[in-house]
Amino acid sequence: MFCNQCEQTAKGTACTALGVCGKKPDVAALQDLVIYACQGLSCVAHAAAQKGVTDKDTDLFLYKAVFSTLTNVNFDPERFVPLIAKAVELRVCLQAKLNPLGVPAPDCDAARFTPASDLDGLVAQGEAHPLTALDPDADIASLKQTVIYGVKGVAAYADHAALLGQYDAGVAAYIYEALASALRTDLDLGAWVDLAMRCGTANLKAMELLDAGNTGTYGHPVPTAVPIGHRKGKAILVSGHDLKDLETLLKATQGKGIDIYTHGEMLPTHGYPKLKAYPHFFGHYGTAWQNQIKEFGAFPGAILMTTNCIQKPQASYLPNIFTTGLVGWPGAVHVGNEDFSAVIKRALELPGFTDDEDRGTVNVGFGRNAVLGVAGAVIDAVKAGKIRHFFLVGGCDGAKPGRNYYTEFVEKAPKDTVILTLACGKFRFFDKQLGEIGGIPRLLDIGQCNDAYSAIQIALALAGAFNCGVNELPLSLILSWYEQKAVAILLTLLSLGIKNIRLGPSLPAFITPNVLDFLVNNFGIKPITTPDEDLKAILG
Ligand code: SF4
Ligand code: SF3
Repeated sequence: MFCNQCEQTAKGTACTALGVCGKKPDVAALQDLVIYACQGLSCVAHAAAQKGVTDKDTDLFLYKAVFSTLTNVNFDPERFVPLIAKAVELRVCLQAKLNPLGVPAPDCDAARFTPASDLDGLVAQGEAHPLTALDPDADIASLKQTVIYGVKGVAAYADHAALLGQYDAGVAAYIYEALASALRTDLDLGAWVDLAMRCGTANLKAMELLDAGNTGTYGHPVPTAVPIGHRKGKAILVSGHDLKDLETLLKATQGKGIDIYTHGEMLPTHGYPKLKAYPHFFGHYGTAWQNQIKEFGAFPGAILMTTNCIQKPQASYLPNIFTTGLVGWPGAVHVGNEDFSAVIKRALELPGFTDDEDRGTVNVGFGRNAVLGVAGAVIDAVKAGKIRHFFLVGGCDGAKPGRNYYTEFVEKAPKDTVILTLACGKFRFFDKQLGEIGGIPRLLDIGQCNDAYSAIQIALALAGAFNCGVNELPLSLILSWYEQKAVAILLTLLSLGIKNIRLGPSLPAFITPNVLDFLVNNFGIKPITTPDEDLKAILG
C-alpha cells in the first residue's frame, strides 16, 4: 500500500505497511480501486456532459463512492465491493446512452475496467492501480494528488448536502472532469493549478449547498450554552457531521427516557433551533476524534458514528458502537435505512449515567447569521480599537503533540483579539473562558468544518463593511489540517484569493518543494512556527 492522503501519514511521507489510522493494505487497495472505477465512470460522464447528457442518480452515487475513501470513514473491505460494481454498472449504462449519439467509449483502460469476481481479485486489481501512480512529473503528480484529495472533500460535503435535498450538477461535473483528467499525462502544470483552483470553487458550492441544507432544514444556529457534564439516565452518543442522522435519532428516542449527547464535530448542532428543541438533546461529551478510544470506553451508553472520524473500536465498547451511512468498521454493527432501533435497544441495555455531573457549559451557534446580526457592534468595537485583530483558529484535530500550538496560540492571543473557530480542532481550547469584549464573546464557535462557508461569508461581509478586501481585514487564518475535507477547504480559500494562511501542524506529504514554492510565492502560505513568533509576526 501507499497512502499519503492525511496529515498523520507515516514518517511524514506515506503509510506503506499499515495505515497510522488503522487502514490495512487490502482496504487501501480497494479504496484506490473505487477511485479508479470512478475515474472510468468520470471519463464517460465527462464526455456525456459535453453532449448535455447528465444523470442525477449517477452524480449522487459518485459522491458516496468517493466520500467512502476519505480518511477514517470506512475500514470494512466488504463495503467497497458494491461501490466498485456500481461504478462500472453506471459507466456502462451511461455509455449506452451515448452510443446512439455517436459518442464513442473513451479510449482509456479505466473506462474498460471490469471488476474481479471476488474480494481477493479486487484487492489485486486495486494494487495494480495505485492512486499515486499518477504522473512521471513529480510536480504534476503532486498537483494531481492535491486535486484528487480535494475532490474527496468536495464529495463528502456534496453527499451531506444531497441528503438534505441540496444538489448542483456543476459540482459533480467538476469531479468527473478532475478524476478523468487525472488519467491524462498531457496536461501541464498550469492546467493542474487551474483544476486545483476550480476544486476550491466546487467545494465552495458544495459547502454553500450544505449550509442551505442545514440552515434551511434546522434554522440558523443561535448562540447556545451546551452542558459538557451529564445527567442521570440512559444515553446515546452521536458523532460525525450528519445533522439528518442526528434528527432521525432525536425523533426515534423521543419519550424513551434516553438523553442524546454529541461527540466531536456534532457539538455545533446544539445551536440549530429545530434540533435544540428536543428536550432530551442534552449536552456534549468528550472532545475530538483522536480521543475516542478513551472517551468511548468510558461512555455508559450506545454510540452512533454518522461520518468520519472512526478509530478502531476497542473490545470494551465494540458491542456499543454502531456505524451508519458510509461509515464502517469490520465487526461494528452497521445500521442503515435510518432505522436506529438497534442503537436504542443497546442504549436501554446499558446502565447510562448513574448521577448528575455539572461541568459547566461551552458556547456554540455563532454562524454567519448570529455573527452578522451583531455586525454593527463588532464593527464599532474594531473602529474604537477595542478589537485589535480576529484570528480564525480552525480545522481538524489530531493526535500529534505539535497540535498543542493551537491551544497555546489561543491562550497567548492578546485580550483585545477575538478567536473565531470551526471544526474539531477547537477541542484544543473549546472550554477556555476567554471573556468578552464589550459584550462580544472572545471565542466564537462558527460550527463544523463545512461551516468554513459561514466563516467566509462573515469575512466577506466585514470586508464589505470596512470597504476593503478580505486580505486587508485585521484577520489572520491559523489552520490545522488532518484529512481531505481540509484540503478542499484550503483550496476554496486559495481560490478566493485569501493570502497569508498559516498551516500546520505539518505540511502535506504530497506537496513537492516546487509546488510549495508556488503556494508561498502566490498565496503567502506559511507553515506554523511557534505561537509567540507567529503572534509577533502578525500583530507586530
Ligand atoms: Fe496513512 Fe492517513 Fe492514509 Fe491512513 S489515511 S493510511 S494514516 S496516510
Ligand atoms: Fe475533524 Fe475528522 Fe477534520 Fe470536520 S472529525 S474536521 S478531522
